[in-house]
Amino acid sequence: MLKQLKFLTAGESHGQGLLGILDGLPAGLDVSENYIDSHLLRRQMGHGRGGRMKIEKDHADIYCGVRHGKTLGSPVGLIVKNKDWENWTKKMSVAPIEEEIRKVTLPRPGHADLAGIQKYGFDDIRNVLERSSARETTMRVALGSLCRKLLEDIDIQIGSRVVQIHNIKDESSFPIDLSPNELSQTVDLSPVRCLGKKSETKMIETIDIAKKAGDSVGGIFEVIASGLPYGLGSYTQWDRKLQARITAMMMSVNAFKGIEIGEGFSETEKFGSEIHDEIGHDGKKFTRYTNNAGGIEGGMSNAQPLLIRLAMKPIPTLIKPLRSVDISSIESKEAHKERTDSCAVPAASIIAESMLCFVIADAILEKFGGDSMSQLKAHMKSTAKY
Ligand code: EPS
Repeated sequence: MLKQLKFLTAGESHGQGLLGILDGLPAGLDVSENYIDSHLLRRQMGHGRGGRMKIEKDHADIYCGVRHGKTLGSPVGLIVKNKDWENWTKKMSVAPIEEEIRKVTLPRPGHADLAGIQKYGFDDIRNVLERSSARETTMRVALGSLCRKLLEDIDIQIGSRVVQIHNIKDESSFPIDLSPNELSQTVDLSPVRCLGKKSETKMIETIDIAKKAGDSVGGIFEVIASGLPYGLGSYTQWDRKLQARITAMMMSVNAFKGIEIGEGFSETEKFGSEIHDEIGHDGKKFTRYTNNAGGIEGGMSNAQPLLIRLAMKPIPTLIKPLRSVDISSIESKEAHKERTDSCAVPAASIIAESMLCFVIADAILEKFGGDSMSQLKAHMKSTAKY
């Protein structure tokens, strides 16, 4: 669903590392490994993360596409090495090895395991789980942060916060008084990325209870973008609608099960007169009295903040496993268990921010174009409406 940008990721969870290529960025964008790493660190945090995050300290090497700190307009290539690789050199060896490696034969309900081995004809679930692991999202955040940098340079901010973990809700409404950057700076200090201190305590307790029981919990988070001009996306064709492009990218993330734009599902209980955002004018520009639409009308940005809510299911790798069937013996057994996270909702909110960065940067490049950052900025200055 991206029109101007293209990206690819590669790499297994316990292989040597992750590779990523992002093509379509304009020349002259200031980027640095430190900037990318600061967002990789945000993805690694959160109460309920498992042992792997203690091993890794994710760092992106900019391999190509950048010279003297600026993009060249050519594809940018990144590498993130897996520190854990040194413990997996035999199990994940690229070359064939003599030693017999124990196969994973007990598919986990909710994971890609069973459909994956049926699809590719494997007899070892490790061949599936290595790539279907959420480890892959490291590279999405790394590449997405290049798009985030482009957006920052044109005053578009993207932030997020967690509003629910399991059945504990932070009921406060969208914090419109904080900019997305201020919001992220505040909630990045919370172990569950939540604004409400009471809800934070209860969320942490809930994660601890789940962890003790060998279980996992999911949740809901909000992603917010500000500074968008009118008219990103279009009403003229199905695949140009901004909400379709956002949804496609978000739903490509492991464990994301639902999305709402603006008031979403709760709009269904209300009358049209209660929900549609009345239009005003302050003498200079059009204003809105509310933003229930969440910044998108008719498939286009309407210069209001973009408000998105996403649901993440509980992680399917369970220390107290569910019933499964051994794929080699067809005996009923418990599912495969291995090191896992009891909650990755805070990390998921950073991944969602990154996916939004791709879509918004892409829509900006589609609407305003330009081979270099200075051209893009000049085009925006002369034609963008806010
Ligand atoms: C993850 C790395 C993984 C898991 C988690 C996310 O590391 P490992 O499998 O070595 O423990 O912590 O992935 C899953 C639980 C999953 O089911 O995909 C990461 O880097 O985010």
